[in-house]
Amino acid sequence: STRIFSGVKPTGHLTLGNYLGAIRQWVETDQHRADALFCVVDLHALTVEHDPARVRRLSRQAATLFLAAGLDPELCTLFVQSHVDEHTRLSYLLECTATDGEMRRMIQYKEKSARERESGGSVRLSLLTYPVLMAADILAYGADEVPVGEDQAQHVELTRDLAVRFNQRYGHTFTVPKAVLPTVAARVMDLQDPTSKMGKSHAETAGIVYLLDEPDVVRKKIMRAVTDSGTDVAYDREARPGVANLLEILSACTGGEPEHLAAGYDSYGALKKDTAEAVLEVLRPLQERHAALTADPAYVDSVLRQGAERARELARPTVDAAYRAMGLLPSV
Ligand code: AQP
Repeated sequence: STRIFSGVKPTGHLTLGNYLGAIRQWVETDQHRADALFCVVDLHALTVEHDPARVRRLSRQAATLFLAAGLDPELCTLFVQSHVDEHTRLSYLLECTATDGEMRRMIQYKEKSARERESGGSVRLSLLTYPVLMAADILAYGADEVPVGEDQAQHVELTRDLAVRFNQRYGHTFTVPKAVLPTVAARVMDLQDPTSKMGKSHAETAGIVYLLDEPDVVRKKIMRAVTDSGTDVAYDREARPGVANLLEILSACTGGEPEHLAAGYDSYGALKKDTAEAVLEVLRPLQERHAALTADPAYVDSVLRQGAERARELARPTVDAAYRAMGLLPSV
């Protein structure tokens, strides 16, 4: 059957973007149609300045939200990346497959390293090699499909290149995966800055709806969303990014097409109000289940323990085969 791998970095509280752009599709479609693995990719959170206690807390919260959102451990495998050593074992082999130039061309690296330098910080080497570890995450499991938001498409493209190159040089070892982008709300934008994505690690939080935000906070953030000059409601991503973002969020929550939804509004206020209520409808059951699961940490632990066991069993043969293919002497 089709094998799917996807993950979330515990670099901040999960956002509406993570849910509409990724997790919802995992829940509604992916876990039913394929052998799916969903991972809290905690090693990736160490590529930038971080507080250890916060990463630990956010990792558990992300796993709990996976369950709260409806991922079912009977249907899919839920685990934490650092619990499975195969990721870092394979990452090194892929560092020996990728080139320095290839890494430096990654858009996300260029943006993030520039930001670090501007703020006077230094760039961790792992930020440069991050896409290689991501490739290892995917290739270790022989994943065919990687559901991601648009922002990760370039990294999946690199993963394909590395898989093809490795297979050509060392013999067929890896399945060549493809990215699968969600059809609605592929990219939820920041409510205060609708030309940049709603990212959970961003410092300015006024434009970010977190999955665990209180209802009043959600309403306030959406009512204060930046719109555009002009007063009529029209769907135009280029010229009217703020309104388009609201329409896409509303569309993702209620199912209508953004163009059609636009026709039903003659004021920004009404659009915002309906968008806020539609978002709250989506968040309510998720928040209720999150509260119940938080009261049962032993259950969450057992899900993650079993998930890591299964993940290890799946990854080990592929990673061992890659070791041998590259010329490493098997230990006896
Ligand atoms: N705004 C978004 N719209 C649609 N999809 C999104 N995703 C993230 N943001 C949006 C998708 O969610 C999955 C996990 O994302 P992630 O943990 O890799 O990235 P993030 O939430 O954007 O976290 P950061 O730390 O804020 O990221 P960056 O690295 O951009 O600084 C992915 O499938 C992602 O596409």
